[in-house]
Amino acid sequence: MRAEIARLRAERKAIILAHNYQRPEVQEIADYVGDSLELSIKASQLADVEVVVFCSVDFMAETAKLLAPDKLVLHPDPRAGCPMAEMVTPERLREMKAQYPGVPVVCYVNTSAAVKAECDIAVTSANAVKIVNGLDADTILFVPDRCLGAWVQQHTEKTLILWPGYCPTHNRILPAHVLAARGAHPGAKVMAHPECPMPVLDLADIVASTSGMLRLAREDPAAEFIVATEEGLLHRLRTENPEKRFHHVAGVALCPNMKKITPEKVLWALQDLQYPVDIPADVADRARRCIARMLEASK
Ligand code: CIZ
Ligand code: SF4
Repeated sequence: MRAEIARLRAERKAIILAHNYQRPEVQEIADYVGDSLELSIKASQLADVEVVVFCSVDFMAETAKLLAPDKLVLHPDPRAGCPMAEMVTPERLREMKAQYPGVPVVCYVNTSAAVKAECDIAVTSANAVKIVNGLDADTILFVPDRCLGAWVQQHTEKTLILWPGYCPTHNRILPAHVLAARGAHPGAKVMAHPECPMPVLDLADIVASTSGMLRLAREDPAAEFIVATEEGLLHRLRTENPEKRFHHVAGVALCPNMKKITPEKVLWALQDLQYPVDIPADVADRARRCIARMLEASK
């Protein structure tokens, strides 16, 4: 199967991108592994590539299509969605905006293109604090993650109005899991993703995005870490730092949607050019502006 994937990848002038939460066997067939924004930027920069197979959930493949509109972006399983992203719809967001006229709307990248089209600026978990603090407003609507929003609120003087969305996977992680992991691995540093609930973040040594955790694992002198995020990240942490030890905080944080992508589906995507990501032009233009403002503000 790997040989056939490699043959088709060359024939189709394709590239395979995999999110940090993908299954190890998918990460291993990918040309690049990263967070959603890194991968989307990568897709837009590869001039000689015609087809992008984006192994992740649907809004991430949409972001790649927004940044690389001339390429054929394929999502190997369109049923792999993100329940947190689905907790906000353009219709409900417009109702909320009507209650707060003039208040800027900041969206986490974990939103559909249709929702981004309704927002002023996007953020990732890595740049959210910087971007919120740089906005010329005292009150901000923040969608959809109330956990990331609560964490940003701790690092800003501005008032955030939080949409009540959350990541079901990160919300499975409980303070008791962190305490048990610390008991089992005394001396290990705890890193937690800001999609975790606040009582978990309060127990962490470091709060970071997936790219932040990868950087920390490389640069921090600690030899042992407890990792509170989706377990797919452990594969990269361990491969890139073979001399260090990484413990997943609990066996409960697996994203079933990220795990829907398999090497077989990547092969079928390349064989049948399935499933193309298509975003209506007017939505795409507005959503692209929302992301472009983020890229400008995070420089
Ligand atoms: O944007 C991403 O890739 C997500 C959701 C996670 C992260 O922290 O990188
Ligand atoms: Fe969505 Fe959470 Fe899965 Fe990320 S881990 S894709 S936020 S459900």
